[in-house]
Amino acid sequence: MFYSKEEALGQAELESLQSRRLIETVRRVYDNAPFYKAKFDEAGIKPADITSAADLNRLPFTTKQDLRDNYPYGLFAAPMSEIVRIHASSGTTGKMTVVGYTKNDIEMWAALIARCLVMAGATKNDVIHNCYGYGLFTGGLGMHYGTEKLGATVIPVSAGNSRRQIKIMQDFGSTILTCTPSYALNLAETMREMGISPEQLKLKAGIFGAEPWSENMRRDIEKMWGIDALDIYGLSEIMGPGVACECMEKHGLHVFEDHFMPEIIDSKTGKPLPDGESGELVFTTITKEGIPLIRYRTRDITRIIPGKCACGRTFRRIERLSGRTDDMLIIRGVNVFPSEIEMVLMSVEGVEPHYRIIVDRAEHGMDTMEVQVEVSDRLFSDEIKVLEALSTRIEKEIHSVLGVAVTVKMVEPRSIPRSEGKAKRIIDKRKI
Ligand code: DLL
Repeated sequence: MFYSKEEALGQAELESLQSRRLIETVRRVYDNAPFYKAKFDEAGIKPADITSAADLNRLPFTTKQDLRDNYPYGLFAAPMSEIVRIHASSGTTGKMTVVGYTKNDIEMWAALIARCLVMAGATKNDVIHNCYGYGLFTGGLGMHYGTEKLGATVIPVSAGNSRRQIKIMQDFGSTILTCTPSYALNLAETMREMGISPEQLKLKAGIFGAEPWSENMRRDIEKMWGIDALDIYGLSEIMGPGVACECMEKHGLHVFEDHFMPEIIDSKTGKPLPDGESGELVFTTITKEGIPLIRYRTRDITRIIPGKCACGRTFRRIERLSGRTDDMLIIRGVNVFPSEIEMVLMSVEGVEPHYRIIVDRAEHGMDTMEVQVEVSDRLFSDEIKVLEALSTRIEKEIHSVLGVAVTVKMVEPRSIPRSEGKAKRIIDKRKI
């Protein structure tokens, strides 16, 4: 069951829809956003030069810096009288990124979230337990309006107070959980502590995103809750959650290509890469009115999975997001993605999915990296020797995968701070 017929469009139909929408979008931004007029003029591009979807890569890129330089509303392509909502992402450095939505944008977003919910098996009869944060963050309100659009029931509980969350799940009969994967783990621990088992709840699926996670983490979450755990991707600049989502095949996230045209580029040269090759994900919005973005560089790294999905949806899939061009750590000259470390950790029996990476610079100028990871109660109560042997094994494994020496420290169960939203896993003391 699909939410909308577009999800099964044939290649030619999709391309003609994209062409029409791209032409309209280019015209809209050129006429209404002075930023784009200047950018296109500088690149020697006129709206009339763009005649089909195939012309996409003739257009210039847009970057996060462009949004910051034109803070807060400089890239809007609709007058404020048409903007009905503002969201913003705080970011760890610099100014907030501010986005605005028209009534049509909100409608479109709600319909895309409804698609995601249906992908997770939801119907009008479901009760969506929405713990994404409500506020300027797009997670809370994004999922909220999509649930109402589908006609399911939304519990707008937001994050925090984990014991109360579990009680509400139990009493209100929540069937689908929506939150970050790290909060899903955090809540599962609370459920255990309260002596409640998944069978006492009605939960059957979860839609988790807003931060990177791994296949092993999916397995843990599915086991702890007894549910299907699906990955949802999005970013506020492009819309919020629901730019791409997994179906029950759990093999890549379908990009909603009737609204967002994806490209994978080589982040150094800016050249588009063919399907299958890994690089930086770039999006062009083709239906948005408030703040349409042309070839926006997400800094997220993934690849397009070639071939068809068994679910019957024809939208291409991106692979689980493996990291960002900007959270790559450079340790003694070696490029390290935290997701690679997570992959090693999660493949070890007895290691819990709670970890953090502490990077520092020693007095003699060498970078050091310590990985702190929690182990199960059983392992922690074992002899020191057992723990030491395990640390050494993981250190070796990380060294062989990444080519960089790290120190692994096994820490007590529940000693690493838990998150309610996006987990903060990297502490880079070198910048301080
Ligand atoms: O995180 C939107 C969202 C809310 C997505 C709820 C999914 C669920 P921002 O705060 O603007 O928006 O952060 C966007 O988060 O560029 C990625 O680096 C990261 N991200 C989002 N989803 C995933 C995911 C929301 N499924 C940034 N896997 C993006 C890995 C993700 N990273």
